[in-house]
Amino acid sequence: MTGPRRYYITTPIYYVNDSPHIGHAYTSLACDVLARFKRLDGFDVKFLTGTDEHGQKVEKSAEKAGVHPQAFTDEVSRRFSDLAAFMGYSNDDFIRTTEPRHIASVQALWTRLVEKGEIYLGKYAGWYSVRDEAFYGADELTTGADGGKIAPTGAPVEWVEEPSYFFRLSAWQDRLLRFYDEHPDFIAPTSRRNEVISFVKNGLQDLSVSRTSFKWGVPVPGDADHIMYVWLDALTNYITAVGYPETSGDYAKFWPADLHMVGKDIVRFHAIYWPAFLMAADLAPPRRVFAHGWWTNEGQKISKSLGNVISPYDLVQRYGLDPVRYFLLREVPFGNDGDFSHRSMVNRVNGELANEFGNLAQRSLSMIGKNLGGQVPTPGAFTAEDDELLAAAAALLDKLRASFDRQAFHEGLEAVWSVVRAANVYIDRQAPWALKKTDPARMGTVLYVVAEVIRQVALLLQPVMPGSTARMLDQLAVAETARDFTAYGQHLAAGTALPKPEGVFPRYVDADEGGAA
Ligand code: ME8
Repeated sequence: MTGPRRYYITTPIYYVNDSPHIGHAYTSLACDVLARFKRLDGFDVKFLTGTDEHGQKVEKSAEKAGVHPQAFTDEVSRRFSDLAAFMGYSNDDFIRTTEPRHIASVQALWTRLVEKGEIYLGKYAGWYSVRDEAFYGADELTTGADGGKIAPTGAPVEWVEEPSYFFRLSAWQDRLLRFYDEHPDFIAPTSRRNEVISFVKNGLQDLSVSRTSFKWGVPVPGDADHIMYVWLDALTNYITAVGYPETSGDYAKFWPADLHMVGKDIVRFHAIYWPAFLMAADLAPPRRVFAHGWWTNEGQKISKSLGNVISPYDLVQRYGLDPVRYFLLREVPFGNDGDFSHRSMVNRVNGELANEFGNLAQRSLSMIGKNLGGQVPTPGAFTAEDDELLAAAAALLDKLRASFDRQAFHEGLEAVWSVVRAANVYIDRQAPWALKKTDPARMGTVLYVVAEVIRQVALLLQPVMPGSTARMLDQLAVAETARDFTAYGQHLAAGTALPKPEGVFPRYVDADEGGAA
């Protein structure tokens, strides 16, 4: 292993103009799974999430609610930190851009960019979308039904003319293209990488990085008429949280971040602006930006106006926390868009969790309870079939490492499930219930092999389903100290007394007997 075993992963910081929904929960979940996986794999992990609290959009929302923006952001930010706790996220920090540590950091970065000659004062005249907090070129716009101009995202834009500081983004085109070229894994998946590269190749214009027409933001050092553009402010959170402008300590340890996880809507900010700001300040760009896809609900775009926003609270109440966590990462190849439907959720819960994994554990552990005095059996010599199954399970850890390092959660989980399915085929063929009379010693060996596979699968699934796997490992009497990946190659000790098994993955039964949601 080269390099330090440390891992820094971030979610986007979410706008506080809205309540959290399944999309926000999804991004943070993906980060939580990677953070947990890396911790189990011996890495020193920092997992950051938080809220993006400045900007015109937030100022307008606060105004509408009739409260001061700070009181407004305090309230909405709490909804995001509550969601993180509810979903079991293991974030080590929760950053808010209204915190003094962040204001100091973003002002320090600004000052550094000014010193380097990367920021100059000019005048902005152009189109701005408050909803996207983004500037658009006239050639990117279309005309809406009411005659107003519309951004490619569908958001309305308005004409803005005001004095503004600019960042010399145009000067970074070639250096960015060289950077992408030298770091082929910097943007993933490939479709997003291609999109970013072609955008940059089309030419970059200097970026307006301050506003004077509203107040809710970080003041520009030395020019209090200006507040900083919310994206310069927001992106800087990733270095604030490791102590910037201090560059020893956590900064030295964790920066550059290993992964910024984002949705595909904000890849441009993370893959173009952010590395340019950092390189311009002589700071290292992050190692990787992964832009995942978009969730729809029963085939429809999720939107407040359609009234079909999926609440993570409702989902968890209905299906349980771990099944929801599993479903979100299993159902859709990570990076693609995905559709949430009740039917596909129930299929995963009942098919894979209850029938395939839950039953495998329940029936083998029950047999150990009933026929072997509730103790881990002593295995005899292994047959070729035993060895084959054990070898497939033993190979899973490396497979998962490789898939998760590419954020291919679906692929890693499919590999685990291929072993779960093989274990079901194995137990059916070995038929330990029949061996009970004919060859009890062989029955013990078969149940030992299955219990060993369950132990390994449960260890690997801990990042995805922490609660259920903990219960399963309890039932196998696996010590708390033997649950990280250094214990992967260890074995269950024969003779260990096991508690009475209880089902861990219940079947989902529709309250209205089979009616679709
Ligand atoms: O953009 N499907 O914040 P935001 C999947 N503050 N993911 C979704 C989703 C959906 N339907 N809807 C939202 C911002 N997301 C800025 C970020 S970072 C320095 C500043 C997720 O509250 C997805 O990760 O609009 C998307 O990128 C993010 O929420 C946008 O959150």
